[in-house]
Amino acid sequence: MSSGQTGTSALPSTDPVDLKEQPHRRWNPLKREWVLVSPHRTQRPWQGQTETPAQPPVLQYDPECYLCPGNQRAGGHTNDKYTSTFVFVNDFAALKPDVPEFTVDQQGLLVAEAESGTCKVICFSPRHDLTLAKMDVPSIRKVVDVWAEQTEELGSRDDIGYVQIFENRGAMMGASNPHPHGQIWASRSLPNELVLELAGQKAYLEEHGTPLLSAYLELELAQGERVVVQNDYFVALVPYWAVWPFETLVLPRHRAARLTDLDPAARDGLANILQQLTSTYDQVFNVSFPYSMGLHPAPPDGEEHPEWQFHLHFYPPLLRSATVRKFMVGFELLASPQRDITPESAAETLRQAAAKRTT
Ligand code: H2U
Ligand code: ZN
Repeated sequence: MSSGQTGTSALPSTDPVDLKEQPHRRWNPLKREWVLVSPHRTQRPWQGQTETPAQPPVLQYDPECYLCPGNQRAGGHTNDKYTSTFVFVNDFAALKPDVPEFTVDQQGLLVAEAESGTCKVICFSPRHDLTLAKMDVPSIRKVVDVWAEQTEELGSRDDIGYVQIFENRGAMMGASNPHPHGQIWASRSLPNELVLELAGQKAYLEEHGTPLLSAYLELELAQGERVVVQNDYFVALVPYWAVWPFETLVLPRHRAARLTDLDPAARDGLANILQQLTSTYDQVFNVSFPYSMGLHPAPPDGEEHPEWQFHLHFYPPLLRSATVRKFMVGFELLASPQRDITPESAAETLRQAAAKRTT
């Protein structure tokens, strides 16, 4: 551990009596914003929308799937007859490499500029019926290697300022196809979330002399109550400031600004933690758990970024059951993010699910 944080035992418990019962707000130091926590609301009745959990695919190869090996895509191209992972340029890319330069600024009110980039799709496995949760660790390790290669290749381009890798898992999170796959959107500018995280981590390093997420992990390991699963290289925990009910943050135990800083053993560790975490999620409500997840390495700008610790976020939408999701509406849209169950209680549920997985 590189963190210089000391004296964690002298800190007050994060769980004074009223945090379990009373409304309060928590500080997200990464994004530098507050989250409202309302634990007393978990008993409220629900007569609103319920979801129908998607049935997992049964076919190992689906002749109708545009991501299965050898099949034709909607864009007209034919997929390789791939046997592990497969990467292609998104046929319906949100970003394109060659766009005409322009800027608009009318009184600081009508402001726009050109944005360029590249979007790709990564098939995680030739097997249509698998998910990260069902893949074995060596196969997930191949996905980790593809993420690293793509981050390096795209990030070294002069016209790319950030390489955002993510996965939308499940129809509830907008995935268009159950075949295991993720996406890469590499853009010229630094996207909003990264602008916030860069500022948050820089401010913390400046004030405390230690990287925010290294200090944070040390605190979490000392307290333990929000830790879900771990191995020698990575820890998955429900952050103190989590917004989504079962949100998790995956942190390396050692100093690493980027995925490309991880040695082979640490990459195996990442593959292992992803397998542990996704299969734990599937145990919570006994369904293939939907989520959006993504990697947050430091920007690929050639700088060292001593403030930045590589991490991944998992944002699953489910709240009470396989059929009741959390909506980001009302107060969340108009005022501030809010959650009902406490992060500590979500972590406890996830730990129980992890125990079910291993027994
Ligand atoms: P999502 O399931 O997260 O939407 O990702 C699938 C992506 O695959 C989506 O961005 C692309 C869509 O544009 N796609 C192709 O590039 N070619 C196809 O033939 C179908 C889908
Ligand atoms: Zn398929």
